[in-house]
Amino acid sequence: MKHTYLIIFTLFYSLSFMAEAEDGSSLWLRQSKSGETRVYSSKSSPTIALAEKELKRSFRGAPVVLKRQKCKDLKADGYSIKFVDDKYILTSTTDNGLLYAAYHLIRQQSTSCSVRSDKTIIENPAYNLRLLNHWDNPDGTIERGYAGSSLWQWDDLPLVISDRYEEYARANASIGINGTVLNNVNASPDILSSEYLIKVKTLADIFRPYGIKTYLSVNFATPMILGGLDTADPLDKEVEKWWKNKAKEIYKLIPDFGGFLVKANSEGQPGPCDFDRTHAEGANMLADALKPYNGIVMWRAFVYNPEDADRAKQAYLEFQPLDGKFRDNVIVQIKNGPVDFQPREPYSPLFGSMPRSKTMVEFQITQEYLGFSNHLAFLAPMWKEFFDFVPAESLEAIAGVANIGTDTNWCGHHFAQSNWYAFGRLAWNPELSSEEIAREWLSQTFTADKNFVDPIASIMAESREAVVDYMMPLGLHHLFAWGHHYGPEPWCDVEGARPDWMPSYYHKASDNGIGFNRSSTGSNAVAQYPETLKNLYDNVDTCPDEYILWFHNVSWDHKMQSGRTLWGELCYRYDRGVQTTRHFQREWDRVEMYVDSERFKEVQNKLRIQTRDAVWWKDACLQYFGQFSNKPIPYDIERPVLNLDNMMNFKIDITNYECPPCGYSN
Ligand code: GCW
Repeated sequence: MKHTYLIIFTLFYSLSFMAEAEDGSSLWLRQSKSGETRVYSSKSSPTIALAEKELKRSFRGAPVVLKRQKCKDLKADGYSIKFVDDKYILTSTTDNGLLYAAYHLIRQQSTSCSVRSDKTIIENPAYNLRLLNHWDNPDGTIERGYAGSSLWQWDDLPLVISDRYEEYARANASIGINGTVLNNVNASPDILSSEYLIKVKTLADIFRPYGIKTYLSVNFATPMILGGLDTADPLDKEVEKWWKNKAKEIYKLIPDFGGFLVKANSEGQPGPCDFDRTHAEGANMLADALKPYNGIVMWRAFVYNPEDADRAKQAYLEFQPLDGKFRDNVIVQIKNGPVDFQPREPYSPLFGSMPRSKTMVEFQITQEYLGFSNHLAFLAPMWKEFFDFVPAESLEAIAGVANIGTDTNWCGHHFAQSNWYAFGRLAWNPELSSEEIAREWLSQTFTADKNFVDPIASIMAESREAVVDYMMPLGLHHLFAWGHHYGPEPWCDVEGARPDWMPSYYHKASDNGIGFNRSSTGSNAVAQYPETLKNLYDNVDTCPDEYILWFHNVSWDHKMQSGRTLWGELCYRYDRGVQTTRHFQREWDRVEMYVDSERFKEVQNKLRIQTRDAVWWKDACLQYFGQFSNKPIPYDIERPVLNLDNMMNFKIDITNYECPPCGYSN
């Protein structure tokens, strides 16, 4: 009898468990449903109430005490966790810090880490500003968005509020993100209209208790387009006044508004240079308007012009001379690399070159150049690589271009969630290792079972390098198809198009060799780096393999560090990329028993697409470059399955990722 009850109970329990939707919509917070703890707090506020709610909902174990008080070891938003007298004592100077401490405790529980120890945990964020940048447009589209449309339902706001707004804020808070720029840097002036500001206020009110401040990207010509002025000259009195009034209007609605992000004089966006003013003059005018309210300006350094020098040199040439000229509430926001979010770039030499200005890094979480939301590419290793060169403490803040949309699983690919997660965790603590982050994320998102976490953390660790291998190894960059940045088109040649948007501008393949000569005999971009690196990169024999074709035009027969010729090495790397993705498929299939079937199948499908694309990249690039090297693909390497002529005539429909030609299908 007892047995029968047990069986029925077990059956019921497993059925109710199976009925739980495992569609990725709960992100890494999916385990948090089984709390049973008591929580005490000396103070109350909406944020503290959230901390209590989260702990009650998710934490199992001894009672928790939340204490808001000053403590000399804690910076803003920092917190400590102690276990004394059978209680967890969470302390922070701020309410936000207490919320972060609550998430810390819950995270430790779901990653099976022991939280009981005599050691006091002290956590302080590396940066006070840890921001997402959304490239979302008012019409609901997202520039470089691969996970559905914009979360922000502008037409429905402020009356209709989607549940996702709060879920979004909660997910961000759980990983320490404390600011969001809602709209695209290619900014519509409408965002500053009174009609939109009410909508923005509604979102800001939802985000506030989660410790998230709201920011907007602004179009520099807004005073003309929206305000009817005949200039946007930053030194014009009327223009200054317009921005001051606008700031007043914004802060009346949103008293803790964060500030503006600006893309100026770049890719057709208006800016101060249209009026013969400098970037500093433009940024400072906006900074002055925001200053009375403690607002900031993040001014992007992403500038390049087809008529000017080597594109990789331009941000430095334009911004470095402005060092020391920016107000103290301006931060110059610089992409991690000197060109544009390629699978691998050396770091941008602008970092470290503006010691008298505040600078911040912009990473791209959305995979514009790493297979959209089709390829598994865990980006923590790429961001860690940046921090190998740029000391984290030299930066003022950190931003990541979001990969979030209306898709059920938020990011298009279940594993793309790990990049949102990793960005937040690294923004809090750049010292965390990629592996730690991957393990944390996997344990919370799938299962903490070692038999699952070990192999899958290992494929995550390899995944970014795999993309580099099958797309653009050895420092190659920008070999992407015209019109989108998904598939390979090293041959691309669009009449009348900007030369610096063409792959040949970057690979410079000829019978003599391949690569961009940025050494002292070429564009001399190397000279923008500190002396030791400059010397290292300048010499083809010392330049690391991963950057060799970034800095040098190298002959096909050049002897590489491996002993292979350049051509041999190129073939080997492309092939290694393909073999690694095949390995990912095998490893994923092996862990089927640990994953719910819906997510298992979805990831399995994405891995098929990724492998297919890896083959497409390898076959396209090797056969195309083979026409210049005049050498065969070494015989120990997988033979091409796709034919170059067909590939050159083929245009992928990136709305449904149709297969490359030759009847090769997944
Ligand atoms: O890489 C380019 C993208 C543009 C983007 C731009 C930028 C928002 O292709 O889509 O525009 O960078 O960062 O401003």
